Amino acid sequence: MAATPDPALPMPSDNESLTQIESQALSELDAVANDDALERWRVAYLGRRGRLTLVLRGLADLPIEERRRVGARANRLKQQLEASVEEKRARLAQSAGEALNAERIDVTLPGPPLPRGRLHPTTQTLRDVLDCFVSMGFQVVEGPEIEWDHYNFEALRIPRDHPARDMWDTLWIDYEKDGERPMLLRTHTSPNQIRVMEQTPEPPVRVVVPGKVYRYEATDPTHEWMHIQVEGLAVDEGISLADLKGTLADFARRIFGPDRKVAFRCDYFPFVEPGMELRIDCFLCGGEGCRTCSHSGWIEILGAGMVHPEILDAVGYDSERYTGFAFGMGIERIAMLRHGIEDIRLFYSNDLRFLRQF
Ligand code: FA5
Repeated sequence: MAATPDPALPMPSDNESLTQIESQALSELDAVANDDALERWRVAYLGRRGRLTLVLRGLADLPIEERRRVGARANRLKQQLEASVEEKRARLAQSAGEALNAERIDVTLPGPPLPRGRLHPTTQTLRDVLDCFVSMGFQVVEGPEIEWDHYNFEALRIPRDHPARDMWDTLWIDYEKDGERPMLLRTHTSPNQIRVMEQTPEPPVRVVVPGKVYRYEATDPTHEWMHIQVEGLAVDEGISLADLKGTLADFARRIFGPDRKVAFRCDYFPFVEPGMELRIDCFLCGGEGCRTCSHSGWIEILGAGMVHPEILDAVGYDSERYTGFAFGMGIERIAMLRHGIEDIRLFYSNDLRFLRQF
């Protein structure tokens, strides 16, 4: 006797319900994206209580004719769904493999090269110059780039109406006090002579002071509106012009080598007496005269002299007892001479093709 059909089961005799199961199963399978979802799908249709399994189980309750017809169709659908699961499983495995392959990192490949920085050529020369003076017993100190008129000019015996102020055309700070502009971008490192002596109650003094200086002037192959100077100052008992010349000649030999020609020539600076400049023969023309040396055959690298006694007295030193020398050099010019650079403006044009050579 045939059992009563379970009302929870789909009507196996209903072709519609098999068609529905087939179309739902296939469209859901299409959306399956991973192994877990595939397993859930398999259980839902082909598992022990899956939708198709229940149809197959219900076949026994059907009349023989119906059972044959529906059974044949349901079994075909079962085979079809089982084949689809396998196919889907294979496709998922394949795409997982491809994703893994795409992500694989070859740890044996060399990394991309890291760009390596280096010191600017003027910094390299500055450090060599400072090392040279440190080895002679000088101390390195620094001072402000924004300076008072007092230190930059007045205290160095360059009063307001003094023609020497023309030598240092000045960039003034936009700040007024008592109708005057007392601050400026320092035009040289010499104000630090005063600052250091004021802070050192009694000699000996032996310092070098590096730093940027600014001038309001047109540029040419040896002039920039900003350049780096190193100031030197030595004050003690018994210091003479011979000490100044000996120190600078030794410096020039160490920085330029023994073959460079060095010449001292008289020059005027209000804060030294006597004053002089140090020149090196032009690397480019060998002294013949060219554009870089302004056709003189020489390139001036520093001004120097014996500290004026009035300056020693003004900072409270006894000028009868103490004497001193001072110098101020341009670092770019020294770097030009060392490396054979024809135009100072190359240093600050930010052209990496130029800078990478050093
Ligand atoms: C001075 O600046 C004095 N303070 C030097 C000094 C110090 C004299 C102590 C006596 C005692 P001068 O203006 O000549 O002097 O500059 C000194 C050096 O800086 C020059 O020899 C030159 O090498 C460099 N220099 C001067 N002007 C420029 C410029 N516009 N561009 C690049 N370098 C410069």
